Amino acid sequence: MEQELLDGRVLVKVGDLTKEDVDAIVNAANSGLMGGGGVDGAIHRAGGRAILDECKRIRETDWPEGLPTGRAVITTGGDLKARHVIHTVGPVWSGRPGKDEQLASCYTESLRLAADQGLRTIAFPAISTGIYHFPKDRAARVASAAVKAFLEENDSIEQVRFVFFSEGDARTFLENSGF
Ligand code: AR6
Repeated sequence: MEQELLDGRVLVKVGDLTKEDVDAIVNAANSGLMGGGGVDGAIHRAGGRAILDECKRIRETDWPEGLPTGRAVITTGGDLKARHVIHTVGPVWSGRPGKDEQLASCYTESLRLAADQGLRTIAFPAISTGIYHFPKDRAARVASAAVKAFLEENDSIEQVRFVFFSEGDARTFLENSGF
């Protein structure tokens, strides 16, 4: 299942994010940047040691206390088809105020980093909707609004992909997205 939106600048699809042939895939990481479960584990397994080595360097030089929620950093894609991985830290869902803004920041910061590096195609997972339990419909509204606003301001990014593990997740996104 694939659906183009915004004249092809947005693509919603079902698949394995680690297989996407784009300039960068986005990792739903944690602040330690040392890998984990979910999509983070899959990216480190598929991309190999080079990604972890760069994450360690970033921790030592830029973020000794860990990457804060809503921020993003970029590394090599290692053995992945994607040349780069952008690591961002989504909020852990709790229902407290500020979670939507943190999630929106993950998308905006990742896109800003990609644009700053001259990257043109970027693929996102549904950040925070797995182990971090952010409600999927709410995440769809937040993510789509953040990406739409960014694309309206920036024309260097050619395509943003939303890659879902299941057809049901892709449908939930399409039903709630504001594209
Ligand atoms: N391709 C596309 N989507 C995937 C893939 C994949 N290969 N694998 C999982 N998903 P999660 P989070 C979907 O848990 O909620 C890690 O331990 C999944 O179905 O990966 O942000 C980190 O280290 C879900 O919809 O990320 C953090 O500690 C979405 O990706 C923590 O989990 C995100 O699920 C981050 O939790």
